[in-house]
Amino acid sequence: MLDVDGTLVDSERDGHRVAFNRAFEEADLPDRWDEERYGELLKVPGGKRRLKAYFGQRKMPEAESEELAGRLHTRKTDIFTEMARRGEIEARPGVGGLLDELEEAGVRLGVATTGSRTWVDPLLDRLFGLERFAAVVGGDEVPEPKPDPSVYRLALERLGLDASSAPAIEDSAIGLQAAQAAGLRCVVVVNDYTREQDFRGADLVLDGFGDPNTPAVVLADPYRLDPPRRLDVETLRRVMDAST
Ligand code: XBP
Ligand code: MG
Repeated sequence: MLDVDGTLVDSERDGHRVAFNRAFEEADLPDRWDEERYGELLKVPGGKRRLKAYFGQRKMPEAESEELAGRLHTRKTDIFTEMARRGEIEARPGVGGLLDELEEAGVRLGVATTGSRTWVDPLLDRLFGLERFAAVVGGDEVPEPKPDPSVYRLALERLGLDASSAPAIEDSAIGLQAAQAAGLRCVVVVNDYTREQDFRGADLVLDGFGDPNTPAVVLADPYRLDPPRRLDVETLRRVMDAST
């Protein structure tokens, strides 16, 4: 079971952040989110909620921030969808190889993301081929975003799987909490925005998926699996075995 933002793709700093800023600009608003500020704002899951939280910090009345956040988020979604279609959002190094290996091993792939299907589907299609995923669940299909487990529960339901039979791969503490609350084992592959977060309870923490040019560094390995310098199918199997 796979997360999208920050996990399959490094989409936040040079993707969503850029799209939010373009939406501000087009709306003639002076607001711009720099890389550091966006890192802080990522504590709020979901694009529209993130906008609302930001306007809330600036004491904007609720009705006004609801309307403005809704309008900006719709435009940001269109901008980001175009970026995804044009191939401006790339897969994280090593992800393609892992998906190929999982497919060869006959493992069905599920996606559970806070992002909306409007851009998630074209992005997955452009990078990997949408038909490779047996189930895709977006944040627009569940009442609460991660860390609430709904998105994982719905993805399991669509796959017809029990939580004990699938590991999640996540990049953030919010994602880890959601996966664990749904009863899933969870491997975390950090990125620059999430590296310092609290990953206690994760079944394995790596600094990347690992490929021949950039081997993964193991940041936490509670079961002493001593994995190779990449996340592979065998390591995911061993995570499931070790944690049952
Ligand atoms: C990712 C998110 C998403 C994106 C933006 O969380 O919080 O909201 O930032 O997508 P996760 P939307 O990786 O934990 O699923 O604007 O479509 O919400
Ligand atoms: Mg994520």
